Amino acid sequence: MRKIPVYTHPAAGWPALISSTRKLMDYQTFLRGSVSVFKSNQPQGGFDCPGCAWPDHKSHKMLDVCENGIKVLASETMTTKADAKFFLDHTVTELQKWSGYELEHIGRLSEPVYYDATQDRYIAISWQAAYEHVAEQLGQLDSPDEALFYTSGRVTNEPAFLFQLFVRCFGTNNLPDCSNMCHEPTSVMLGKQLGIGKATVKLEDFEQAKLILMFGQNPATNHPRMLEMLAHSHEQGCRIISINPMREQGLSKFRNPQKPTHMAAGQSDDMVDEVVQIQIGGDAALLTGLAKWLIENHKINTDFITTHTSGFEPLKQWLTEQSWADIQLGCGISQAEIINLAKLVADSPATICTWGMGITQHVQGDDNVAMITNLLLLMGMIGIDGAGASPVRGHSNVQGDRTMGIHERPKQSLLDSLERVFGHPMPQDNGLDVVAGAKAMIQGDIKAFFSMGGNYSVAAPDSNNIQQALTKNKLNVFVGTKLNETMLYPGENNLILPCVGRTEHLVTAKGEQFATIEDSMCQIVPTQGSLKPISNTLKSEAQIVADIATQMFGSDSSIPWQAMGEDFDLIRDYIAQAIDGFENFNVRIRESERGFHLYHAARHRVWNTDSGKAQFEVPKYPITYVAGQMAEKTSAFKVDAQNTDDSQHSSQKVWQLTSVRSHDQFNTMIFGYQDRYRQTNRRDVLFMHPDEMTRLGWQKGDSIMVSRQDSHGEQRTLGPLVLTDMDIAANAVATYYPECNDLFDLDTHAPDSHIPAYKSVTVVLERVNAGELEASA
Ligand SMILES: Nc1nc2c(c(=O)[nH]1)N[C@H]1C(S)=C(S)[C@@H](COP(=O)(O)OP(=O)(O)OC[C@H]3O[C@@H](n4cnc5c(=O)[nH]c(N)nc54)[C@H](O)[C@@H]3O)O[C@H]1N2
Ligand SMILES: Nc1nc2c(c(=O)[nH]1)N[C@H]1C(S)=C(S)[C@@H](COP(=O)(O)OP(=O)(O)OC[C@H]3O[C@@H](n4cnc5c(=O)[nH]c(N)nc54)[C@H](O)[C@@H]3O)O[C@H]1N2
Ligand SMILES: [Mo]
Repeated sequence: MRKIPVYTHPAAGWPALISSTRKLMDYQTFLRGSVSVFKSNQPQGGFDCPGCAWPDHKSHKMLDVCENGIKVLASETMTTKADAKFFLDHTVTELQKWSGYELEHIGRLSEPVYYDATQDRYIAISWQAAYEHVAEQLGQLDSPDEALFYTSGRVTNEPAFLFQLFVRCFGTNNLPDCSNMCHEPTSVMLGKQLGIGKATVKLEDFEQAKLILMFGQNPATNHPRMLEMLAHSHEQGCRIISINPMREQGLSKFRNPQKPTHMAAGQSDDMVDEVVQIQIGGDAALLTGLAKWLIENHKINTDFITTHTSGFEPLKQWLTEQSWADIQLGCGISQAEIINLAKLVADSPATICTWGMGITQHVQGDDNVAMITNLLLLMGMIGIDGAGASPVRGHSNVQGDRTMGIHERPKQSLLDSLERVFGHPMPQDNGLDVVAGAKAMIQGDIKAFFSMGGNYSVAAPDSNNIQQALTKNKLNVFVGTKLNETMLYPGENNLILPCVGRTEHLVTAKGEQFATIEDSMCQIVPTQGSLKPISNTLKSEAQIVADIATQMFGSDSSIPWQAMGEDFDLIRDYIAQAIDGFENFNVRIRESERGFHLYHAARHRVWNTDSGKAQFEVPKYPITYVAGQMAEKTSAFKVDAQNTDDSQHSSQKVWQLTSVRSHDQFNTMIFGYQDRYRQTNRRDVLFMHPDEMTRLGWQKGDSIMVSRQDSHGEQRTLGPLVLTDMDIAANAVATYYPECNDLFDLDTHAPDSHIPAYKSVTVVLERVNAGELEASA
């Protein structure tokens, strides 16, 4: 057994903060940056950190910010600019060759620009001329459904509400958003099973939990502020178990920056008691084993099941039919180990299940969420203190954007209340989500693309084809803070409209404005920036939407677009009338510095589901789905390989691939190439267990090509990637998102939520070059 180097330093804590602070200096924004850091997540005039959606602690510590937050803030507050001069110096063809890292470091978008094909350059344009282009092109479409309006989860509630209103008044529900690629299975399945697609826990519940099952989540990298809460729970005697194909090393030790003695004595908290190193795509199978044992051994909460649920018998029947052999094949965990875990669940009076992308981004993503919910329902773990469902969202306002109506499949009640409040007819047909929208664009059915933040083509599967499709559009509009690849595939008319960031002070004719967000636990929180905007030319997202709406619908429209663009209180007054749970919004948001908690019926055991009860769901896919895919591809590969001298190891060359994030990126924004927890300084790596390398006769540093046959039989390849050690399950390999996104196709997704299978596709590996390439750039 070869040793895997282990990251022994504590996660988070001062070392992380100090190295991040150095990062700020790299960005030459130390002053601007540090001012903003200390105002982050603080009451009274502070802003909500755009780093993630984890809630703020009630005690508002002085430095309630983390490595992740600091980097995201540095990225937004950097003083270098992608201004008209920059675009004059670089053609778009040249910029297409730049890496995500290089684009990120150009700096902030600072003036509106328009693509001029004769020069192959973006050139400055006035706001008014930009609006005229947008209105003219949108107005010329044969149908509003030929336009696609994407939103990324950074956008705060007020502009998000205005944006969906504008899009619906224009006449379409084509409102895909980053949720479609993120926690969509959570929203869909929790919605179906509990009547509300959101976390049932509050932060306080973590103080009382006795068992936390953390499925497919890497908080040291992605939600560092969650570590503090986990360390605290652990200290109170809560057991924490990580279910993950990777032993994520940032989770084993945590040094708490809020504990001076800790820092001085060099102590750290161990957080995770155990890692269940599951096979990629094996969660539904593991949960099946847990549920089966708990039912068969009479460890379930029958009172709760009788009073509050529906669908128990069909689930029980289905569980009886599942064999332990299939369960073990499906998850790669032994029956004995599953039973041990089931006993912990049986003994715990308060269990929280948290989950991230390791659960959702699969063909079986909906099944995975359903099985977690089933487990919580079997044990009666919804609606009591210290227990519940805790999906951990990524983008800081991804949950709020949905609440505000950014949804391609809106509820009838939302459309009805928008019609009632605004006296304007709303489109009734469902719109396109991320994968359906991308496919429509590739087929030529979409002719205009409008992006409120985000980096659609890079975040979505099939990036190349989406980028080519963008070049055929009549109109592409990007409202953003930073230049990214999606902006570099211009269609006939192409505009980049720069907006004010969350750290920046927004003053309109109506005075100082603040916005709001909704965190991962349904808390509505005010956010107000304090820095001077990077350029006088920037406009707020709300103002940009209001201006375009005015241009299109005229200033005598019955909806006061301009007044709303300038006055967020007025937007909030409309939200209060149109969106459930926001009654008296303007008063309540000012009552407490920390905002208010949105009413969550399921927390009170009120079930707004079709049956009026909490609903058990039987999975749609067999629990051996991934094992079946692997076996099928292996036999196909063997036939293929017979004609080559490569057949020797053929059976071992079919793998399940997952894609993950590092602490040196925020989604498609690449801050650097380091991942100290995984001990690499480059991103073009393929992580594999060293024992598996030995089995194949391969070595660390070898160059590997990854290929995959997509759902249409088309071959997709990635690489060469540098083979790198990782404590990861057998049959599993991993690489970094988003560089791998062309491996994924738009048709490999979950059935109801349509989430792309970014976390599990079957691939074939080929060594193209043996060599001791260092895992450093
Ligand atoms: N620094 C940083 N922070 C971020 C982001 C970022 O890019 N960088 N992005 C933000 C966003 S939008 C989001 S959604 C969150 C994402 O936060 P996470 O959900 O933590 O994100 P990932 O790194 O994509 O993957 C999580 C884990 O899933 C595991 N995994 C892979 N396949 C499986 C599987 O089949 N089963 C199980 N149980 N686990 C599996 C991986 O090993 C990995 O540890 O982070 C947010 N915060
Ligand atoms: N293979 C693979 N693919 C994935 C994932 C994965 O795990 N694996 N994860 C998926 C997930 S969870 C997500 S959430 C998506 C992310 O998809 P997106 O949300 O589309 O991507 P981001 O990289 O977060 O978007 C970055 C851009 O947002 C803009 N921006 C930043 N701040 C602001 C702001 O305040 N206002 C405005 N208007 N614009 C702003 C900037 O221009 C920046 O370039 O990717 C998905 N894709
Ligand atoms: Mo996300």
